[in-house]
Amino acid sequence: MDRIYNLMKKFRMNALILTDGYNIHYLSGYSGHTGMALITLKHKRILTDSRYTEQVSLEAPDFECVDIKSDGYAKCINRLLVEEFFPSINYDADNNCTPDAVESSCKTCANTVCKGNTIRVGFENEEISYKQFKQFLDELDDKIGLMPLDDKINNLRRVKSEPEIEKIAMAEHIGDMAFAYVRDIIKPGMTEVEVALLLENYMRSHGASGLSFDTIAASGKNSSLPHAVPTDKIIEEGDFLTMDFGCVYQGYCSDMTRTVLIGKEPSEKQIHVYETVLKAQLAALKLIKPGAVCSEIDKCARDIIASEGYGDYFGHGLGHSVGLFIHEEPRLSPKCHDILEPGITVTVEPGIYIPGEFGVRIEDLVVVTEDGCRNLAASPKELLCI
Ligand SMILES: [Mn+2]
Repeated sequence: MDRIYNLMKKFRMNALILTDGYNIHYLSGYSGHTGMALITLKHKRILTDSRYTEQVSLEAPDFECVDIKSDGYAKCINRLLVEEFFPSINYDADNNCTPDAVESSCKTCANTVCKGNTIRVGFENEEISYKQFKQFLDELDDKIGLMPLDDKINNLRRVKSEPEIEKIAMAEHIGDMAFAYVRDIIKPGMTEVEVALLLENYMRSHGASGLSFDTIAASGKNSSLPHAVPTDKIIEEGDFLTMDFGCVYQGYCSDMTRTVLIGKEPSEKQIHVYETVLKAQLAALKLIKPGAVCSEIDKCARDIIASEGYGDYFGHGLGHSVGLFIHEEPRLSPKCHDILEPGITVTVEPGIYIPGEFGVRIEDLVVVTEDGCRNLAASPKELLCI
């Protein structure tokens, strides 16, 4: 909250309306994802409906809980802001402003707005729906000015604290255990859906509260689709099977991918593609340390894949950060020139996808340390033939 207040002061904002469920969770502890936070220097409130009011009081005891009842969010926010900033006598005695004060004489008033002034209210323009935005425009008083927050609140979540890192590490550990479990069970004749269910069932029954995204289990030709949905396709000998999965542990996500060969005899091309992806992944991991530029790490992996002749078959970015949400900033991508610092988590997941043939992806999740990175994934990465 101190970082929030500093941000409000720096950008001269009187209030913030937060609509992003992950940001609200991060700041308050409330994990319900239905509601909005309204923050001023005097009050911090979570607005929600009666289904969630008890959860707010349990998870976010430092916040006042406001039931929006039949008003809806925009009307309720307007009422609270008008009560706080535009009371019937509209001046701040402590700052010696008089009711007749002109705008220029009361720049120092932090909370009370003098006659004729407007207040600046930050809102999450990158997250809000057009419908919700229009309700704000319709319901908020003319004296309330909306200011886009862009990615300012999301950026507060970039560097993870030690307790956050331990939750992410635990989520990743559950993934490791799930992979070890399925690797002994998978056999030709099973379907992709069955493999996905085994992974999910294992994670849910070993401490995960949910999945961080829809599990991918893609075999044979389907493995050339980077975000394939598991099907009833039978897994056959000679197939690559790509499994990309993650779970949520105490609110925090994990993410890992392993590709295994079904059967004992990979083709030369399968070996070459697999070894190329692995070489790219290991080289990129070596570069991760404080001060490293995200786009340069991506380039290292991309160049290795291109030098082996597969440059056209690696379309997506090399990685992304992971926290309360599965895809956070910064990204390891050609477009992201952010600098890594300790406490940033990032996935490293190069892939080669040859349409109509097969695909391979290998993904670990690491956290940047003072002198390099700590790999939170421990599952083996040499080509497993099972
Ligand atoms: Mn990922």
